[in-house]
Amino acid sequence: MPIGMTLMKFILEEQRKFPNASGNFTGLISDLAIAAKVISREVNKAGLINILGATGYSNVQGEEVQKLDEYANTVIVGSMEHGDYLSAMASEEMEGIYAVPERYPKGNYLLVFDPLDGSSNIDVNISIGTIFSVLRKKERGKKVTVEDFLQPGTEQVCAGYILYGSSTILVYTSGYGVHGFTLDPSVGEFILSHENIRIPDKGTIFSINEGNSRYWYDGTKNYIKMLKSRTTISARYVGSLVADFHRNLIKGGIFLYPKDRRAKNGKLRLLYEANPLSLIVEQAGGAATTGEKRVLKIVPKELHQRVPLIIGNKRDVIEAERYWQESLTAVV
Ligand code: AHM
Ligand code: MG
Repeated sequence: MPIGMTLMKFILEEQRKFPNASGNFTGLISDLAIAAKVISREVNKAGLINILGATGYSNVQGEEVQKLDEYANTVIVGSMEHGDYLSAMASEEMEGIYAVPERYPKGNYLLVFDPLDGSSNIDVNISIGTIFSVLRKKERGKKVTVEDFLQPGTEQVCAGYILYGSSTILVYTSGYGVHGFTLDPSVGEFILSHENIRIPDKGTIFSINEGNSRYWYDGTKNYIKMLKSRTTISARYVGSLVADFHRNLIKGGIFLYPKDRRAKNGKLRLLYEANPLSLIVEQAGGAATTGEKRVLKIVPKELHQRVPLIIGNKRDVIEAERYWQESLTAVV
């Protein structure tokens, strides 16, 4: 039986359309896909090898780090530092940037990632994911610094995620549509399963943590109240951003983690979570906003910056933004 279009064949074919391409990008995605397979394997057997459970100390966000997060971080750094495509990496699990060590060849790309998003779901067998984004270092030759990473999301060369769910799927865009590849564990390859994903125009799903409703500003309150008056609406909230996002991308829907009276800047991180998913959703015909501005337009001030996120099919996101703006005068 033919194996189908593998991720690497697909990327090589894409690359052929650009005769001047260096091939570095192909190497980057290839090594990332290997890291994803290793993480997928460990996620699947997590309960068996006693890798579950908290380490007992906190990451830079002040949240408890679980062993599998650290493991995923180590796997990605270890898989990517040898190549000749990166200058440095930044991860949700590392306080500062990680410059590629002197002993390895360097390239001009920067990798930004959340190694294992939705980590509160690890020990209860619920889907989790890896999110990544690739930037280009603007000034060649100069020593890499944090400032190199502080680029608006519109500058991303590529963005994607790997969802470790009932199957493992890698979804990515490099600015020419959004494509999904499902891992066939029998041959160990990601196979093209979702070519040119388009988010449905109309969504029937909303995803928000209603436990925070007592902190919501009026924009969120009024919008959710209006949504609930619709006869066709369903609430779905996994609490793993990648899983919630992927479902809404395929089925049509809106995910909200707005700012509220407690989380003044929302909860999610601009570089590791909001920017990559915003590029993907826009490439699939959807939209992403903070409520006040397009996410991809924000110029980051720091690596671990948080941002309110309203993301999904365009019609619903525009409507949510309108509700938010109408109430803006009440928001301080
Ligand atoms: P994490 O990166 O520490 O896993 O946190 C991010 C996660 C997202 O996956 C998810 O959308 C959100 O936190 C859920 O937060 P809450 O539990 O506050 O609803
Ligand atoms: Mg995360």
